[in-house]
Amino acid sequence: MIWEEIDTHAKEWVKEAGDRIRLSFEKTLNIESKSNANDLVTNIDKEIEQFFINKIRGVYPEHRIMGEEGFGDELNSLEGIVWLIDPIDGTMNFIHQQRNFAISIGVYENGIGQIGLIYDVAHDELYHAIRGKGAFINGKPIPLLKESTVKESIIALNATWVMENHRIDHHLLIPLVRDARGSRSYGTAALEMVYVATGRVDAYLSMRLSPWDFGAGAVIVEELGGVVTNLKGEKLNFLTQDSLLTANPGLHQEVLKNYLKIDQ
Ligand code: 2AM
Ligand code: CA
Ligand code: CA
Ligand code: CA
Repeated sequence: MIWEEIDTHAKEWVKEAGDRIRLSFEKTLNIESKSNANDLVTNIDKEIEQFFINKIRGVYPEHRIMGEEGFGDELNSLEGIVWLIDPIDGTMNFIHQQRNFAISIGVYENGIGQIGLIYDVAHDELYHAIRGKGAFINGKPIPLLKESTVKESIIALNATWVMENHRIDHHLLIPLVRDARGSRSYGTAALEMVYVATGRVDAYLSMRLSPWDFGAGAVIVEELGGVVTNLKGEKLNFLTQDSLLTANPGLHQEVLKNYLKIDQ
């Protein structure tokens, strides 16, 4: 009951936020960089996060909020109901392409994902799942994931992780990219998770993401029988940054064991 009510509010807010983002295409963006010159944020990222926080606080003052742009609460536990909000996932795409970005909202209770909403604004496609009630695209049920092997899979990952980098031994990823049927880089973790959920790609991996990047996607992928862990095969905790590997169960196991050399 409570989840249906929260879901109804969240969907309405996400659509309104999408309208605001579409209107912003006509205006000049104010763009700043964060941790490095290519880590970008705009006035719209900040405005949309504040929009959600005002809406949530208005209806659910007891809920806590973790948002990428820092307007939410400082959290050091996931007790109670916590909203994980990424107002624009794929900001670089938003700025350069006005597509390939999404709003991502996960609602967790005591660390367990209950609701995941990912809104592909440019396509007006809302992906959503309520734990135990299925996952949907614009209200239409999404079928369960099919199994696949590396040889017949498309794997989503950023090319930077296959170059020498300080987060992973790239020699592990070169054979994976070579053996896979294809590789893709979309630059938006939320949509890449949705693509796993809908079978458009078979796996997605990243070295460095935050709870607002994967909070909503985890609910949607798991609802369809997919597996979501870090690259060591461990559960995510949704309070801290982590790496990510998400895929159908057979492929997830094959990538962990045969490529990342993790024995479980
Ligand atoms: P963002 O657009 O919300 O920042 C890009 O490959 C994906 O990784 C996006 O989902 C992006 O989310 C995320 N990401 C996480 N940390 C990042 C960082 N420090 N710089 C750029 N993208 C980051
Ligand atoms: Ca960002
Ligand atoms: Ca993000
Ligand atoms: Ca973001």
